[in-house]
Amino acid sequence: MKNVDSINHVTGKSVYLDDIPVQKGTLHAVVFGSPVGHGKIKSVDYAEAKKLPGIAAIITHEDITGDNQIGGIIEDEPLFAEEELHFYGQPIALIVAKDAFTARKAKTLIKVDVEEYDVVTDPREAFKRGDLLFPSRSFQMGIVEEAWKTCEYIFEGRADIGGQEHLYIETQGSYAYPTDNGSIKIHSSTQGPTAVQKTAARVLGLPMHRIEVDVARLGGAFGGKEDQASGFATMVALAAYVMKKPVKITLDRPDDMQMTGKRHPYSADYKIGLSKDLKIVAYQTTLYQNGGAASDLSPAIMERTLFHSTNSYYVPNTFVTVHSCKTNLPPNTAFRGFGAPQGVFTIESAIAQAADELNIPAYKIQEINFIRDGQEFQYGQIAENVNNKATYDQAIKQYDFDQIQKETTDFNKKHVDKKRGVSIMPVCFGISFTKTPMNQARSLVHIYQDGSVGISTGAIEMGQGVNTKIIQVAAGILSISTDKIKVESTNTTRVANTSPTAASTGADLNGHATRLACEVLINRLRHSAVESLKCNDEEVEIKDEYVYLNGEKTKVHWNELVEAAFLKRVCLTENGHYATPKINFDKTKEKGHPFAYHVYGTAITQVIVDCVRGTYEFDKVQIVHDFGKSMNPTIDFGQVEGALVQGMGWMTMEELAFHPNGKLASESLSTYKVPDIYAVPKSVDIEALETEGAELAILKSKAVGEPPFLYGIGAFFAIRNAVKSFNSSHKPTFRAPYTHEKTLMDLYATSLAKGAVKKS
Ligand code: LUZ
Ligand code: MOS
Repeated sequence: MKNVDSINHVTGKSVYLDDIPVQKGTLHAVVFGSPVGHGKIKSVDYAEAKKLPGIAAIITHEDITGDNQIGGIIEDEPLFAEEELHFYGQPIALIVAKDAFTARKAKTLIKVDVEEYDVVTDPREAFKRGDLLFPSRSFQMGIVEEAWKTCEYIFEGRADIGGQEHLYIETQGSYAYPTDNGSIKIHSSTQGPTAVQKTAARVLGLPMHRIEVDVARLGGAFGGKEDQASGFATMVALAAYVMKKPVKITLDRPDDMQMTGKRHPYSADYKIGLSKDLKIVAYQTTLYQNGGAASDLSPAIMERTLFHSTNSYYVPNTFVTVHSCKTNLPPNTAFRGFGAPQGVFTIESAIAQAADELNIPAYKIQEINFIRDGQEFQYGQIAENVNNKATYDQAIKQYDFDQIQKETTDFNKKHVDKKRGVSIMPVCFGISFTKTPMNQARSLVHIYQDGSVGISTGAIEMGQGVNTKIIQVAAGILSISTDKIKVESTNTTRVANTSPTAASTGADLNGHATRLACEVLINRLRHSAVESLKCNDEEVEIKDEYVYLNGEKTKVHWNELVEAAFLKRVCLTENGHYATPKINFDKTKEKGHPFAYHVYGTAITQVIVDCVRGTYEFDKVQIVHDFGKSMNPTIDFGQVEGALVQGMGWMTMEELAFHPNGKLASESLSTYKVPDIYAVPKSVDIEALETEGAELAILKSKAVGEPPFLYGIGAFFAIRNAVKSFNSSHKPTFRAPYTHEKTLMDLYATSLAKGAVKKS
């Protein structure tokens, strides 16, 4: 089935937040943010700004009718700064005016007097100062201290990993207006309507039932709107509430890039121990997470870093620690992969270093350490139906890895000024929110009298095609054509207490809830038909929009079946509730069974580096991905392609640069480079691993949003391998992104760079 939105998207008809027709008298808002990275407000003078014609109000913390608090997991983030400023661009006030232009102009007239403090943007520096956002956590299995003694080889090193701007096409935005009885309705570009509702209720000092949040669709999110849409939505909700006027905000790109958090940069120390036959015996790592100025989702992201810190491998002895360091950057937040990519990059760096030192290719270590059925992940879950090795074997065979290697060697012998590099990137990603209670969803299904169907779920459509998948689920169970079904906007008054659409779980959780509701409805309709036909229960079936009696098609069409049931006063509405079975996690022991299942895959990446310029081009990425039994290959293959390219961007060209005062220097697309048509691989092959599919996945079709992001990490190691074949005396460090500039430096580096690997 085609994505239901595709025609409307390409013809510009899909309605995004900024397309919603506004009410008469709607005001427009702009955020006034901190002019320093760290400091204390001595005074703010709004007088000149307020005099500007067209200014309606300037809303500050003093206008807040509830709590000045938007921290979700940990309460450490004010909506508006009161005295202390912790990052450049931190919201101080909301300027509300007749139009955004006027509001922006007023922003330049605000005078603020600040006492400046030291700005810290490096997580290790913050750690040294003792600035942690919340307590550190460790996972462990076996005893590393004992295990080192048995290792033949031990290597230690360091990995540094950059952040990433989400760059959703639609920036953050929200539109709020008063409704009956002093209630507030909010349209928000959010992945988490309940998070918006809860945050706004708290700040406005209202019960949640007085806040209604509605979301039609998002122009991309990638995690950036899991938590951080809430602040902007709450600002306009507060303004609408106190001013009793409709108020709208749409961030302009530089404001969005400056004010919102990103993927967390990490810096890590690692130690890896191998046996003589290259089994990974022990692995220890300490990761410094750059959390930014407030906790936001960092505790949950820390957790996923821990979970995925051994990637696809079985390591019998581990000790993994993450420190979440408080720095003067915008609070870093969810981003596709959610801490896993940084953990995975670190162990892949450790493996690459070990391979360098042993003078073997990394895949020799990778291929013999894949976790197998019955082995234990370091968090206690026993591996079942593991497909790591299966995707690896299929990739090696199908894409003829021997030939690829031969061609690479030949090419590198022939060319002085160009070198090819190849890498293999295995992926293993756990599906489920790591916080077990979040794995629940509801779906409200109405069958209307005319036989058409309307479905409301907690899922947010953000371009990933979740609405299409929900329609497929319902159409299959109700046995009707997909054009009879419409998925409604996501609205907190229809579906309450939703988890954000995140963790790749949107289609699974909301699909299962829809399945459950539809199963009840179809049974009710069947019973109604049994009654009308005065036959036995097993004799009636509903197929292809018709009632079948003892396998024979009757004349009763779906529409008549529905109408008849309605006239008999049968309930044509059902609310399905789904909670993922089997999962649990005990935080006191850091052990459990947190994931419903895992997604696996292997990517082979080939690059050619121009050794004169340090530039590179990716020839080919070839992937074998475990989709389970994909319910929609068009959507799922698209997700793999998009995630791959997003991951490659993160690993190669997307580089965040901050001024010493914490101001983002790369705050536009002229300075922050993302993959374009010239940077993407010349070809991408994706093959599905043939499997039965995962029992807990919706229609056995595995979640697909995040796991393929990790394939992008292969780009780093492919470049690194090419660099090594040009400059064999140099062991390039593990500092992502591998920009053209860094590549050039490495090509001509003469000795071990500072902070480089050492062998113990
Ligand atoms: N969000 C969240 C996520 O709250 N919990 C998770 O485990 C998660 N995983 C991936 C992406 N977003
Ligand atoms: Mo996410 S990183 O699944 O919001």
